[in-house]
Amino acid sequence: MEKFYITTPIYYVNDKPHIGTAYTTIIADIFARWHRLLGEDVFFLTGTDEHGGKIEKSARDKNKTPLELVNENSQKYKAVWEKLNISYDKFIRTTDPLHEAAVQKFIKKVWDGGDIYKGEYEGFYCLPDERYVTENELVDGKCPDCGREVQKIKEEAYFFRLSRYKDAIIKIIENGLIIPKKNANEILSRLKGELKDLDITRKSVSWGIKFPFDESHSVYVWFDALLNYLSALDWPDGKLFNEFWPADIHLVGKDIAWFHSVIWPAMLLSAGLEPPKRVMAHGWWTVDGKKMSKSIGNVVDPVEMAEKYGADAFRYFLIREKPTWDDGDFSESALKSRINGELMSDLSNLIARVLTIAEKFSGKIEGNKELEGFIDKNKLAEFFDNCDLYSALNLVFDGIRRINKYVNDKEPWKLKDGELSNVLYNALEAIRITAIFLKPFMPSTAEKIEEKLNVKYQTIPDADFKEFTSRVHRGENLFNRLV
Ligand code: ME8
Repeated sequence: MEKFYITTPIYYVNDKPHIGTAYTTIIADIFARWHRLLGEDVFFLTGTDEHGGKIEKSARDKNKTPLELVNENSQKYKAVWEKLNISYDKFIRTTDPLHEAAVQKFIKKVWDGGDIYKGEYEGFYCLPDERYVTENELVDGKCPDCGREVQKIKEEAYFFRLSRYKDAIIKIIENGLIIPKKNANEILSRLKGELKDLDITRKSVSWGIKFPFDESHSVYVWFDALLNYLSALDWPDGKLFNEFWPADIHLVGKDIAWFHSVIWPAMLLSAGLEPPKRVMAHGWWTVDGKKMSKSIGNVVDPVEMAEKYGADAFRYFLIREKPTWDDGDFSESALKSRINGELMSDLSNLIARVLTIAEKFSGKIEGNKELEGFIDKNKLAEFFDNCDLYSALNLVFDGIRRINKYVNDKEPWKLKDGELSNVLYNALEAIRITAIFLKPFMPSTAEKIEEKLNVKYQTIPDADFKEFTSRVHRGENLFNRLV
């Protein structure tokens, strides 16, 4: 059976989930569900990143121990993923002893390969981003990524020979590691400059995994975090590791593409392991035209959105509103108009109209398959293969609009007997197939459509025009107009 391993970043637990983290996780869920529908054996991993100076500081500020903070906050992530219908197979926490042991084993391997040495780090550090910043990179003395204050650091540290892997990494990226191309090009042009070795331990941070060769140091939080993708598979000896490595897709926001496509493959090569097949970097959400921030008070709470509008409508909006790679703006009014315009008018009304007539029709439902190919299955698969969920979802909704047009043109309310049977057959089969293609994006809506059609759980091989023999039940509207 074909295997498919997809991961989200593991999120920092100093904060609760917001639309950005929800977006990444929803995209990963859509891929996982699509590959399950194809009959593949899927392993979908998410989790929380629980070590490092940022968590340590956040716990101190809240008068908690780091462990109290991470225990509380990782639960919040799990609760939100449940609300958003996220079908992960494993939730990893970096404070899990099995993960900590895997990190130490990995470091020993890299050490034995001669890729770790002791030196002194002198430079700057951005605590919110947990990343090192060189003097050249500073913009007005601040972090080039987030514009926040950096700390000056001078301390003894152990280094990973990242520079040794530069040529190999360039080759891997040129061979298509990163999707989309624009992010690959950005990273390749950064790699034209000097690639410095990476500081992988901190003496001044105590909330971290102990560095096995010198316990006065803790492991740099990114070196620790990236290894979750292996430890979750019980590396080195686990069955899951043998089955699922290398990962098919590491899904990330573009902010952390560098860590996943440069540092991570270098770490893997150093340990004699295969790099991931693909790193997909998606674009950024702003809210009402501004960067989300607690001080502006515009952080969108995904739970609030799911409770107010339903998880499926929220999922739909995030995928529909902007191309996956681009940046886009979130606003509740845009969400409402998509619900009224597309989910209500195009989808919900269509189903209500067709099922009202079909419920009353007592004859045999059969016809000529004239709507066959209303959604091009191969094209849809191609969009998924290219990680273009935006186009995939649009293709499905173009299909829904085709069914609407068909019904409007045929005017089944004026038809009888054979002619009516034919139109109902085509519309019902097309709706049944639509439900299959909606499953990755809007799982509960798809399930409701199947219930209305009275068909059993369906997968991709069912997405062809067949016989339609079941008795349908119109029931309640899928979506109602919002004011
Ligand atoms: O970086 N728009 O965790 P993190 C879209 N622990 N996506 C956004 C977003 C926005 N405005 N804001 C955040 C970390 N994201 C590390 C990862 S992995 C080994 C370690 C999403 O909690 C996006 O996917 O800061 C980004 O990459 C991720 O949240 C960062 O989450």
